[in-house]
Amino acid sequence: LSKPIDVHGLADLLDKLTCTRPSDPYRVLILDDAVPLGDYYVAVLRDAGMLAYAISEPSALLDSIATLDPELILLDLYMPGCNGIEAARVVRQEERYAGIPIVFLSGESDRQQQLSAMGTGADDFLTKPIPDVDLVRAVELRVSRFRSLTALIRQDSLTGLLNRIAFDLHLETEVARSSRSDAPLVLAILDIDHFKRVNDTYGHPVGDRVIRSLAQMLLKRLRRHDVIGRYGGEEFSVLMPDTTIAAAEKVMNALREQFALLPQPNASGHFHCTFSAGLAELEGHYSGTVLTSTADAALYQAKRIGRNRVVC
Ligand code: GH3
Ligand code: MG
Ligand code: MG
Ligand code: MG
Repeated sequence: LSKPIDVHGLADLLDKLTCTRPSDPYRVLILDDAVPLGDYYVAVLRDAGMLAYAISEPSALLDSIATLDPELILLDLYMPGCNGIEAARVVRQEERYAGIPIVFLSGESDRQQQLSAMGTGADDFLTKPIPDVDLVRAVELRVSRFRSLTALIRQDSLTGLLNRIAFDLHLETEVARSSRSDAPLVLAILDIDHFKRVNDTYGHPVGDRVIRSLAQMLLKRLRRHDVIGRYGGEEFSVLMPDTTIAAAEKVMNALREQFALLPQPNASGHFHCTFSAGLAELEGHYSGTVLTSTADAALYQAKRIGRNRVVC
């Protein structure tokens, strides 16, 4: 995206940025009071490999969005009880749904009506009847752009890793998953030691390169299903599902030793950097927040007792 990323597993990273897999079918929700028509669009979109679902009751819209988590909503304009414009407004009022593409699909050919529908923050206005291929194409374009934009806003621009927003989304998902399946989960928070000195001594661009070198190392050394984020300046977080804290400690110590040996180039040669890490393991009814503060406390301890170490 903004920087070339020379890592393997770029596809995995993209999956994590979008919280979907590229092979995941596009998810589309259709609201049309004419049931046969809604069913027809569902059939067309399913034929194109999408996961489509139709409802005929505007009152079911918000619940259906919560269930299906659609990446596009196809809205009829005229329905008894509530028109599509009101329905679009209801969706847009919910902050978490504000980005979902909304496409009107209606027989209305009056431009003024179409414009007022678009005024709700809808993304497109298609007129019925629509050839199947046109419908499929319009939906595909919108959803693929939605996925790219979602990936972009979840990516840290310096390192290409997940940013804090994206990482926190994964944190909640993984905590829920581990609690359900009673599987171990470890959170590690890493912080580069005396990084202010690096900036002060060699300048900010060299500091940036150090941050990127640690990001690259984490991407190369950790497993595919580990979740890696840049949490702030020179701070990273790593979620290790299905990992015991003893195993995570070993992995983190190996990384720590490797990073300490990595030559960091500067104008006159090279220097070395180290990081400290705090680890916490999901236990009982821990939340993502508790897991984070526990790992943070361990990191603080690692700093306090001398840095360049891993504390559990
Ligand atoms: P400690 O060992 O206790 O972690 O000391 P430290 O100097 O690393 O910690 P501190 O939090 O005081 O300093 C972090 C520095 O990181 C301060 C800030 O200027 C710098 N920083 C934050 N974001 C970036 C960035 O994107 N690029 C660069 N080059 N520096 C950054
Ligand atoms: Mg209708
Ligand atoms: Mg810091
Ligand atoms: Mg630091």
